[in-house]
Amino acid sequence: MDALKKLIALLLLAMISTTAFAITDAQVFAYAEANYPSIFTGTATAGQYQQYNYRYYPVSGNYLAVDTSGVIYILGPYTGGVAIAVGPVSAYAATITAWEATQFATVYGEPTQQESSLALRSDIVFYGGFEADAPGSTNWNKNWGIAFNNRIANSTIVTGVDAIAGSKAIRIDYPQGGVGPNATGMQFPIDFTRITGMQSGYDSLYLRYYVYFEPGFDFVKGGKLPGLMGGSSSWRRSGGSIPDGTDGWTLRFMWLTDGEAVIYAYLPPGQYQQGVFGTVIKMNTFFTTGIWICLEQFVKLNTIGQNDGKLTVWMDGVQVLDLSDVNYRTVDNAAGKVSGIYVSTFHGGDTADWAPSVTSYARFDGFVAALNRVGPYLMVPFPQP
Ligand SMILES: [Ca+2]
Repeated sequence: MDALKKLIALLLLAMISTTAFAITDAQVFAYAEANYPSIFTGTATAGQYQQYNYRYYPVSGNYLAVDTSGVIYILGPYTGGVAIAVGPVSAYAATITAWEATQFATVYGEPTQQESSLALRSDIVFYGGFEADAPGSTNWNKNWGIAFNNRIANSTIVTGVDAIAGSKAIRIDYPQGGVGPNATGMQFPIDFTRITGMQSGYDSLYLRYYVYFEPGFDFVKGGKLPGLMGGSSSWRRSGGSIPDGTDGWTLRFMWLTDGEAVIYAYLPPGQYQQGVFGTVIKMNTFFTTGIWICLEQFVKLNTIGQNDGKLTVWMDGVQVLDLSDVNYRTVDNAAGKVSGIYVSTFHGGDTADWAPSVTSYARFDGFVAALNRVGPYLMVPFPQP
């Protein structure tokens, strides 16, 4: 039995290590720019050419690319105008990881996040864990870039075993008979463009958070849950305001009847946006009450003019959706970038048949935005490779 347990633990560690330390193209570009600024100078233009995902540095005239097989190439004055393969990404993985460990990014939101497994990582850009304040106060959100809110004042900070990450979480009520964000739940955007010093938009980003539906939570017909959003006040892409490709998007989670878990998308008209309200994207899974549930989203923006954007979703660490044909935008502007988290949760719909029959409660904790996948909350740090 002990041998079996040990084997399972080793397999889990292997899975976690593989997931956490696979090197993305973005990490290759960041490493090269920081360590070889005379070759990869200044601001780059991003693009795709055939099998190459590349950055072009107009100041030095050089290209840096990673092809679909994971090989790094350089082309430009530095190579005498000839494309030269400098080796597979895997050969540089250890070097890049070691460099990253010395380059800790500033974590916005709550500067001191509460998860020891994240403290070793350099790629966390936002953390929100409700730890920064005394119970009963709403001071926790002062550095979260919040443009407006519905019902923050109706929430409470709970402590101890009622939290999952750290020692505090937020508890939200959904009063009996209430419908919509002014009567149930809570709603506010975490808008990166409003957080001083933070990069305002990303071409790709990972979100993770935890939700706990307290026992007795009445799902009724459905309600909203937080998800990633675009820039330029993208939270307005909700409530029947369909994006046009130039003005952002939202990708909230939603629960439906019996707690069915889905994505509720406001995207430009197309495959994943066909009505006058948001579009449900099914995931063939259900929320249950009485347990903390880990939700993760990954968004990678589409190339302009192509439906090749990515949306991947994990629930409790298991992939439940993986799309590679999403259209987030038709132009390259600030509205299209991944620029925040729309913390939006309420019963509705907007008619009385969406209202909970009993006052219901949910808790949230551990909001993380990161350049790489975050994964479920771990009580102990990752082993370092
Ligand atoms: Ca917390």
